[in-house]
Amino acid sequence: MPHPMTPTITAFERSPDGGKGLARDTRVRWALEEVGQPHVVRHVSFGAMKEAGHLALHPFGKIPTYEEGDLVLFETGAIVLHLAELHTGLLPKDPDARARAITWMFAALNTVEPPIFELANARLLEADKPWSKERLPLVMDRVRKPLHQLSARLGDADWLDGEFSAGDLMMVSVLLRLRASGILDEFPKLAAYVARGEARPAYKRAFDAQSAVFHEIEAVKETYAAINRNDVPAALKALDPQIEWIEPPDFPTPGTYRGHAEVTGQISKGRGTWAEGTCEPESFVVAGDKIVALLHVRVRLKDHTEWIDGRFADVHTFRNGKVVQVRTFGKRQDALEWASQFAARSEMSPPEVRTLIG
Ligand code: GTB
Repeated sequence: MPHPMTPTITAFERSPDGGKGLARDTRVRWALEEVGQPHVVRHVSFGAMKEAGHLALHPFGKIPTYEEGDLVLFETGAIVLHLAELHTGLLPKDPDARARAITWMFAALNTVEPPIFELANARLLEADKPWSKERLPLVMDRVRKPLHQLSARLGDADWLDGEFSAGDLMMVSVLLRLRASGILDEFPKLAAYVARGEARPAYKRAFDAQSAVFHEIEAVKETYAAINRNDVPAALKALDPQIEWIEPPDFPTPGTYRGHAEVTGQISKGRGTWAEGTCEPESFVVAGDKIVALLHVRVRLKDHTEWIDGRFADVHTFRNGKVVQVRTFGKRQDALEWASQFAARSEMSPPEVRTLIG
């Protein structure tokens, strides 16, 4: 278990935007980064989101969720508000200014976001309908209407009401989804406002973390896929030349293996004992620069008839987009506990975070 007070959020295992930060976990990551709260990210597949385990956290089967000790929250508005109330930095101290900042959060979620969400639906889900082309301009105008009013209210100010607040964080997050449509550029003041939000170091850290993780998870998946098809050179692709792979004593090839040559020997020896089977990552938990792959191995060894069926975990540590260490744990819980000590990717300096995505 991660430290009870290290919050865990959920995000897509494979975001449909390919790591562009458009899914709603980004605004929660951003808030966590603004207040300097280390956190763990559990990545869930579209299937797992609709299963009982996730539905117990999120009744509508969506991401993100937020767990902090016994507290479970869903809805990004509620999560960001909780973080803003728990920490300093996202809400002003003055009660009236605080209430106004919260008002802007609601305005972002209740007034500005619904037509933007509708536009995304019209473009993605209704493009093949015979009436789609005719309806689209109507939907776009519904997006523009509150933007004219928002732009007029913002005027030449940097933020909506004095200092940057959770209200701006939510409004910028909502507006960001418009960029691809070109509509944001019709409102230069709003485009500049969004750019100011994106320029904040906390936003950059949040964006880089989700983007890096998207690519890292794909790399980890490929490592196991390559091992399964017995393609050792492909299994090495994500591994840094200085890789260190640590396997505990009760595993088939125990020891510490350093560099591509030793790891090639270790993987070939272990894989060479299989007659058939697979080692599949079932899910991923991210803590700082570590990706915990929760693995299910189902293998029949050569000269054996019975199958070995077990669950364990590998913790992959990334540096500059490459895996520098793999540490195998017989018990998944031990892997999660070990990795969660490193939850604060945000503790790295921004340049380090940037190089992570290579
Ligand atoms: N009102 C809720 C909140 O604010 O928390 C909405 C949560 C929500 O819609 N979550 C979406 C989800 O889990 C992800 S953000 N969808 C899965 C499902 O319904 O099965 C929506 C989203 C998805 C993908 C992109 N993208 O790829 O660009 C952008 C936004």
